[in-house]
Amino acid sequence: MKKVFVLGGDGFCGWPTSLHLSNIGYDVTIIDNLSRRNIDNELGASSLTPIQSVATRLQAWKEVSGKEIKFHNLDIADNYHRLLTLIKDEEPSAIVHFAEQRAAPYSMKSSWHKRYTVNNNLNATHNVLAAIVESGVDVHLAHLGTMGVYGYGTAGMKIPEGYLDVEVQTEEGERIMQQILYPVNPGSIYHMTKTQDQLFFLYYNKNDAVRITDLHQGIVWGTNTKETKRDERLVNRFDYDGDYGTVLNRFLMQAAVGYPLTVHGTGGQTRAFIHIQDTVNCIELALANPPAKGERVKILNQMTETHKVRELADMVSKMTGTEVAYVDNPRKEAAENELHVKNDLFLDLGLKPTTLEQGLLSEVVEIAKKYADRADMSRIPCYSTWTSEQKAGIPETKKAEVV
Ligand code: NAD
Ligand code: USQ
Repeated sequence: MKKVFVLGGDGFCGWPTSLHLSNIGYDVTIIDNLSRRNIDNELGASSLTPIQSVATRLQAWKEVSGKEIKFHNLDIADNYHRLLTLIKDEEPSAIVHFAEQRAAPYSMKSSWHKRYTVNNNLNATHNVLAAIVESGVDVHLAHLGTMGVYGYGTAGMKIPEGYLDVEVQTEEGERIMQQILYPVNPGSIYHMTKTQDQLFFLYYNKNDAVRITDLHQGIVWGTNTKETKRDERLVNRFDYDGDYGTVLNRFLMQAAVGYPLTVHGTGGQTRAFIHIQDTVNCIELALANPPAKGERVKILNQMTETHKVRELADMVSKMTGTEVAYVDNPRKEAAENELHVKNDLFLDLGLKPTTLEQGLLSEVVEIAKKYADRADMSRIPCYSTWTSEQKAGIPETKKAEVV
């Protein structure tokens, strides 16, 4: 049986991925320091869905599937030697790396949050790479990156999958074609850590021939997958608070509780999206198609459709009758942008996307409405701002919550 480590396997993407990989026959070990659950305590927020403790989750999975998932509570950014020992002892054929602080607003809350995000994310990724090399085990590392490494604008072209064709002119006037990493353009400290991760991958791949797949994922929406639906105790987390809730899931939750949909600015921001079931399917495909030894870092755009924020609000509003509220944008980002993205690599591997059209209504009814009574409305507004000028505009009463 192929062994896989899922770093960050207690999180929103990691939990359903762990169940799916276990279901299709992988021997899964989750490594997670439960920092995400602690951040909920820090923020006074919690998942809309009643997520269970790791122990209960794993017991429930054993009961419904007969399969065992192992768990280690370990900070991979800090405890290098335990990570190294686990890789040496278990010799996994693959490691899926979700274990980073992933919220842009959280990363911008204060200098402490910026430093935490940088320390955590960069050390986590670097420790994994150094441990793979030191262990001598031929591990395929599949990392969850973000579409945000590219920024969200192009000169009308489609964003390629990681590498850009450029033509350079030599001193002699000869024109030569090259492929370079697509120039980075991060929009938050969190997104910046993902651009730095790319350099670690480039280097370790070049120097040590580590086999790496970097998945540039769009915004994930939805909650459950085939496996998490098998038992109420396996339910996935659903973040809706102003720091961790992502835009579409926030709108779905807001519609379920009758809260005017919080469109930032004009809502002209175009972003890439993917359903959580497709995330899980993409990881399966990425593990089944690893790069060969010596092959450069394989980069795939893990997204299925693009939308403007205001179009999403209109869609949810029409479906549910909820009002749309245009609020001041707490972020520093382009008010309007177009976004065209290539995703041929996953489609060619056989990905069959779940579209918003198919999944949106059931998500509102089965999740957002079902758990609406657990919602805490005071957690909905976004108070994390990108600049001190924006912060100066926040009412005094809310500033204490921001720092
Ligand atoms: P999440 O916060 O729900 O899960 C991350 C998990 O990693 C948590 O369980 C957390 O406890 C763990 N973790 C964090 N730092 C750790 C450390 N140092 N050691 C051990 N465990 C640690 O986030 P998610 O939404 O599941 O995202 C997973 C990955 O996918 C992230 O890297 C994120 O950047 C990427 N991603 C997410 C989305 C999205 O919309 N959710 C979109 C694109 C990319
Ligand atoms: N937005 C609103 N209203 C809200 C919340 C957000 O208009 O109530 C807007 C934001 O201003 C932004 C857009 O919606 O323009 C997306 O915000 P988001 O919070 O849904 O997504 P983002 O901050 O980009 O981060 C999320 C994940 C992150 C992942 C990224 C993929 O948290 O881990 O890397 O999506 S991507 O956006 O493709 O870079």
